[in-house]
Amino acid sequence: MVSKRKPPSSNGSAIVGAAKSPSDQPDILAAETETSYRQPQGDGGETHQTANAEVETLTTQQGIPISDDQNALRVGARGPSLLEDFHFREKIFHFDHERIPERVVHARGFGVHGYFELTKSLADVTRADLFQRVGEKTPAFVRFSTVAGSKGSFDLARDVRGFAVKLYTKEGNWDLVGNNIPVFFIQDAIKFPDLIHSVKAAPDRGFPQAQSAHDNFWDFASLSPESFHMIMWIMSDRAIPRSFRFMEGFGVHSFRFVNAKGKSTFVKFHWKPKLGLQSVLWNEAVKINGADPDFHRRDLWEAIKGGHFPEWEFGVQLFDDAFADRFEFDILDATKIIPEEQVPVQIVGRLVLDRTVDNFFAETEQVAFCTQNIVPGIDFSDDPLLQGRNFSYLDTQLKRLGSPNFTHIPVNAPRCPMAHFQQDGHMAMKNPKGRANYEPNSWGALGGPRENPERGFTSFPAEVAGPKARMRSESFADHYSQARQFFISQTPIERKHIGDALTFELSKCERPDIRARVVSHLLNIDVALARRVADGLRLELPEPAKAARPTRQDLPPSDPLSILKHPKSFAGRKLGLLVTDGADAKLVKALIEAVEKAGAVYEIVAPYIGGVVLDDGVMLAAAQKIDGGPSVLYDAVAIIASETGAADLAADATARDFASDAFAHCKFIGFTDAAMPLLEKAGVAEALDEGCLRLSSGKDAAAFIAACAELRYWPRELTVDLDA
Ligand code: HDE
Repeated sequence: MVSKRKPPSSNGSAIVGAAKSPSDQPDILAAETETSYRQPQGDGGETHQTANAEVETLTTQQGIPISDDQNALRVGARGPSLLEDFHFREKIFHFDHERIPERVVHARGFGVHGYFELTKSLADVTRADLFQRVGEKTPAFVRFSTVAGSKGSFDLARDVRGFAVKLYTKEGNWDLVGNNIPVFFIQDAIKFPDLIHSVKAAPDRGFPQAQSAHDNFWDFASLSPESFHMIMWIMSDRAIPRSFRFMEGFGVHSFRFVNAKGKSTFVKFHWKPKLGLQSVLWNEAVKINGADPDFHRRDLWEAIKGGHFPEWEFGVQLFDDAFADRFEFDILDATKIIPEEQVPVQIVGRLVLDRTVDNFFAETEQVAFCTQNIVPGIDFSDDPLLQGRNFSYLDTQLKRLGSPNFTHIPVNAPRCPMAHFQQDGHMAMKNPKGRANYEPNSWGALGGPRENPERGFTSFPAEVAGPKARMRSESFADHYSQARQFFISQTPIERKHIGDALTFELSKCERPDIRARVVSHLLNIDVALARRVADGLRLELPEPAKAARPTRQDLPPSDPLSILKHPKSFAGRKLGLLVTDGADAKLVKALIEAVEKAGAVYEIVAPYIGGVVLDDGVMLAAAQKIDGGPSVLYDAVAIIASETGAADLAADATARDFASDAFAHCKFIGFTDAAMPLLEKAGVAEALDEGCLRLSSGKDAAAFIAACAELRYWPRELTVDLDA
């Protein structure tokens, strides 16, 4: 049928047994000529296509077999095309309509499948079916996302990450649509369009894209003091995660659990990554965006395809009305956390992501999360942000997916029995059989389906009363105390990063008055931070912003708020192994073994993608050519070079960047003595520190990988001063 390219002849992959020298490589030009595609020639009467009974026949959407998919129907070889060409018309028509509106927020995302497993029963506090039986697994679909950028933006924007989980429970779909940051910018949903308009591209120019470093965002934020707790989080390294796999997830709002007796308990939801927390540096993020804009999605895809299934613990903070009444802040205020020291997170389950999608559009693009999808045993709180979200999500699905039947799309369809009378509408796939489309009815033996007061969802009968008015509770008025608590919970390096990030972002604001207004809020959070940022901007310290409530100085630091105070490990991380011809084969092997033992992975980076011939004469295939595998893509690097190889690398600007960036980003660097000329030319040889380890034996290799468990050699940052 269709003319096919001939596959280029393979020159082997991985470690090839037989010795091969570069001169043994096939003649590339010859191979290209041999494999190049030949257009059908002739006068149009001949197609050069032959039927192949073994290959499935291509058809139109109507199922009509297609004879020629290369040429439209026309009069004569060089004549006009014909309107009756239904195959061409259908193909182009479909193509023209292949896009649906991207999400207005969280447009760029990546979804995968997995399951939730209950490890501790919550039957005493909730009747939700998925929390009853220990060991039971509930299928899940998770979509991670950035918020501000459009679908085609890059992964390493400084931004909040969406962490949306759809759980296909036996009693319907529960969507826990959370973020990787436990608080939000605003307290009332009515401000959401303004927040998002301010952070997204300006309406006149259509930029900046996927970033908050611009006047509009900081203008809005500095006029909205309630956003300053969240500002601390997004200026921290939480907003530039190394991987979706190394970030926490939070339900953000307070929800309710309701048990079989109708008793309500407040709950906040947490996801804690088994591999620990890790972020990149801002300078690294900027470079990753250029080197691999798909860094996060590729990372998740490769981890799952490689059988390293990412896992999170599922935790709940449970508290009652008495706690809610005595808590310093309002549990309905989404700009506040409840510190874990005050209400510990109980681990009751785990989430494992073990399957990539078959089709990005069908699943990741069409998945429709709705905060109002909850199941019996779970209920909303009166958090005004959550209440507004419950209205918004259904609305957005209709706009994006174009029909109230979006629940018929497999990724959105519940996996439990369904019985209802909603039918018809665009793209109805599953209209029920039978005569009745109303309830109650008396058709069939029992007449049904019918409501079920025992099994059915019932709202918790919370008492509410008050005047109808546009107002905000006084209990929401403290905007700085928890921002300060977050800041003082960070390590010195993390505090430096927050200061550097604020200075960077405000340096991108054209209006000095906006910069000053932001600093006036920082003065209410931490004077040293405000001063540092003001100095970085060469700005005279303004007066502190007028605060509705004075900042509490008595809130103690809370360790879980810091990334660097969490346990660290090299498991799930990636070593970049830069090798040259003639490099020490035994050392390379020892490093690979140590990496695998640590539960990590590696990538060979080399001057040629075809690989290098090590000192034992064996060719080692590369995963990246040096300019395609900069060190920003790796958690640690090892440079195993021969003398001539190192001399060649030293003359190559991308190899020098590989070493100098790894150094500047505080990565652990392993290197052979022979690699020194590269380190010299990269300007790091004189500054070598304890994060730079010489490698000459298998023992050194093991010690180096053990050291990599620290993930970064932070003392270096104070000497390099990268400013972010
Ligand atoms: Fe969303 N949000 N949001 N949001 N949100 C959407 O729904 C909205 C908020 C979150 O991977 C939209 O399907 C309002 C907080 C995630 O598909 C939209 C308000 C949190 C995702 C919407 C908020 C989130 C969305 C756009 C203020 C963290 C991506 C497309 C009241 C707890 C889900 C869509 C996915 C998506 C509205 C605030 C998380 C427009 C009105 C707070 C993870 O409905």
